[in-house]
This record gives sequence, C-alpha cells and structure tokens, in this order.
Amino acid sequence: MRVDIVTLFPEMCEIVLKTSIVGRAEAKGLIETHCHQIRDYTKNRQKQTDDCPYGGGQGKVLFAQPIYDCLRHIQAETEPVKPHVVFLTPGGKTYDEAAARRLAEYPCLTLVCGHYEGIDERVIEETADEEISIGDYVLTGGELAALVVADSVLRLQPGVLKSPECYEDESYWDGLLEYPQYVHPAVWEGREVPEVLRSGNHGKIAEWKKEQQIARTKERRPDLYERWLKNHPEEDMK
Ligand code: 6GU
Repeated sequence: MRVDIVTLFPEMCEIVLKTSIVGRAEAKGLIETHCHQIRDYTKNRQKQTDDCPYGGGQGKVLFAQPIYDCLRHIQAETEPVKPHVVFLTPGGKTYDEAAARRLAEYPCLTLVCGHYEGIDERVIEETADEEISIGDYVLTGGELAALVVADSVLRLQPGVLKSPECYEDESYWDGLLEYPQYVHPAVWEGREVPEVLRSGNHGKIAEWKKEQQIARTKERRPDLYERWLKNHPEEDMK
C-alpha cells in the first residue's frame, strides 16, 4: 500500500512515519509513504497558501488550486491507479476500526490535511472521496488526524505486524476492549499478578481474559458492550 499526505507540515508527518513499526515496514519495502508540501504547488510570488474567507469570519481558508495541483501530481505518480482521496476535517464522519479496515484495502490512499479555519469547499467537492474526523474534539490541524489514519491502515498491511493475531487480539477487533497485561516481577509495590495467569492452566487463562474483556467493556464502554451483546446473544445468559 502507498499512502500520500498533503500538508503544510510535511516534516511533522515524515518524522512520525519514519519511526517505530511503520518506519521499519517502509525500510523493508512492505509499504510506501510520501509527504507533500502544499506550498510547493502555489502559483503566486509570495507562495501564499490561504486567505480570509468570503463572507468574513475567523481565520484563513486554504486555496483550492495548490491542493488540486498537488493531488494531480500524486495521481500522475500512481498511474494507472487512482488514489482514494480523504480530507481530514473536523466536520467529517467519525473514524473507527471498521473504517480503518475498509481504507486498508485501497492500494493508494491520499490524506489531505486541513489547517487554520478550513479548505475552500470547491476542491473538496471536486476531489474528495470522503471526509473524516478522528473524534469530537478540536485539533489545530489535520496532520495528527492524517497520521492516526495512516498508522491504523498501515499496521493492517501484510507483514507490518508479526502475525495477524497481533491485530486480531487487540481492542476493537472483536468489539471488546483488551484484558489487562502483566510482566515480571510477580509482586510489585505490594501488587500481585492475578493467580490464574501463573497457574499454567491455559483453559482457565483464556476464560479469565475473556471475562476481563467483557467486564471492562461493560464498565468503560457501554456503547461497545451493547453492540457486542447483539452479535453474541449466547453471552447474555451468563
Ligand atoms: Cl480531521 N481536524 C481537526 N482540525 N480537528 C479534528 C479532526 C480533524 N478530527 C478531530 N478533531
């Protein structure tokens, strides 16, 4: 999979993408990432990327033209594949693991970061396949949101994680939160590792982990718990 990020802050995105698991995956040739500076596509002398909006209001709005030209440049690079284009905006649909799994199927994904007050609506209408927000809070720009989306889709690519269990085992895969984890020492600051985990009884351990997942989800995320129960009616009897 190839991911392109269109941004005023490519260095901010590059440093994250070249770090840790995603960085190693790219070094191994399993994935490809590119960050593009919107300013490089401006056509005015001052390399201005934004201005005050029509109709007045706070802040500045990014011009359509440099974003459009940058997207055309990316499309020429990925030819004959047409990238799936996502704009990261606070007004988009809320992102979740189901969306990550869906986006992970595209061979080329282009993420466009909004900044300041927004982006000229016409370039969104002209080029966006969808608009995504990562949650109900406000960020100064779309970069962190684009990196969240990039990380969550790239970790699903074959070979990036050691084995599929690595992502099947984690929170959200089966709609339940993770069970708590422990590593030695067996006693730390007077707190003991649960006895069952040291019992060597793998059946009992699996049962305990599942119980922990269900109890945590019920307590912390009643919304996820209700959805999970609907898909696992047999669990309601317990
Ligand atoms: Cl995509 N952008 C901004 N600026 N804030 C956000 C967001 C995106 N998603 C959640 N908050």
